[in-house]
Amino acid sequence: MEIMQEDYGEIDGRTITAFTMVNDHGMEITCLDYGCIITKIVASDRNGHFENIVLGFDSIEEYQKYSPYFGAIIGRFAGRIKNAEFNLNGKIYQLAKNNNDNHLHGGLQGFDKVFWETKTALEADSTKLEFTYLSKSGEEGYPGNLLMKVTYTLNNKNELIISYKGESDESTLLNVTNHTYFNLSGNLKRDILNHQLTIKSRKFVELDERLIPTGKILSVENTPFDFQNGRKIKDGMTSGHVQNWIAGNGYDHPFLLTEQHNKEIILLDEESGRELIIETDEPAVVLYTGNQLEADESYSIRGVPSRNYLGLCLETQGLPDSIHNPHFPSNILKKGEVFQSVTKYKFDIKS
Ligand code: G6D
Repeated sequence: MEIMQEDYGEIDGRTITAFTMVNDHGMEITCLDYGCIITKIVASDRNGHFENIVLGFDSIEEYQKYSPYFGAIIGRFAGRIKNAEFNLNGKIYQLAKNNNDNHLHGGLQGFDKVFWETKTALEADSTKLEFTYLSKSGEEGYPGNLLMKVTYTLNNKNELIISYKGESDESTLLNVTNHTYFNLSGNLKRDILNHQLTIKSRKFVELDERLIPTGKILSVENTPFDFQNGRKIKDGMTSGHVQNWIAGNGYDHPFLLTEQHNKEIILLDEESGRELIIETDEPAVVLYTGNQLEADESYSIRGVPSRNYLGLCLETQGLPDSIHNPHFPSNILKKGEVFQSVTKYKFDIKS
């Protein structure tokens, strides 16, 4: 196991540090102390070719100019909050309207756009990066001084384990995730349309045209949202299902998981043999298939022109806009409570 660090760039005069963790099998993960952004994951294919399997940049300027949350930790609240306001214990809180009239991904300067204090640890079979951030009361409109801790662990089983811990001195909202876009083909040589995805989920959340939950939870039965037995992502592009259309000819939907920590999410790229197995104690996963990567102005990602479906996100989390849907699992973090969650990403090879 190794962990290396180097200057990556700077923002507002503060140097950004890039950390690279390497395990004994040659798997590498590079991330920044800015937004805990994962910029690169290098993993082998079935022929021993080590290639990058996530969307990321090599300069902070590109992240600032183009990145739709590539690789970042998202919070205080991942997903949307309708009308960018919520009532908690009788008080109305106003948030940034940074996505139409709604609030998205923690606002204008969410967890993805702040510096995190970092500690490293190196053990025989694992290496850890512990990120800490104190989100002050009123930051982005949220109540409570919230102390967040996020730990990235890479071990010799080719697993990346992300653990989250949050405590607040006032009741607040907390729904955190990691927004890495995966592309298992290697160095973005293909898009993700032929990736096969399996999700242990029988229900998904209906969205309106603004991608806000309507409150209805739909069955996946006989729809392109049924991933229980494995399905190619491309099915969602051409299905004609109104929810695929609403998402911009793809998926942008939360799925309620039927099981935890039992191979509940499996992404496979047959051609390379790369397989990603995700297990979590979160109640849901948002599948976003990069339907909006075709930016107004074109940009390239390490030399590959950005285009829709070049990467997909599997954001383990609570449900968006849960504060306005009491029948959804709650994301209220009460004063003095401790929020904890763990998501494990195992990078495997399908023979
Ligand atoms: C779009 O609706 C999608 C979100 O789910 C995604 O996280 C974001 O782009 C990057 O707003």
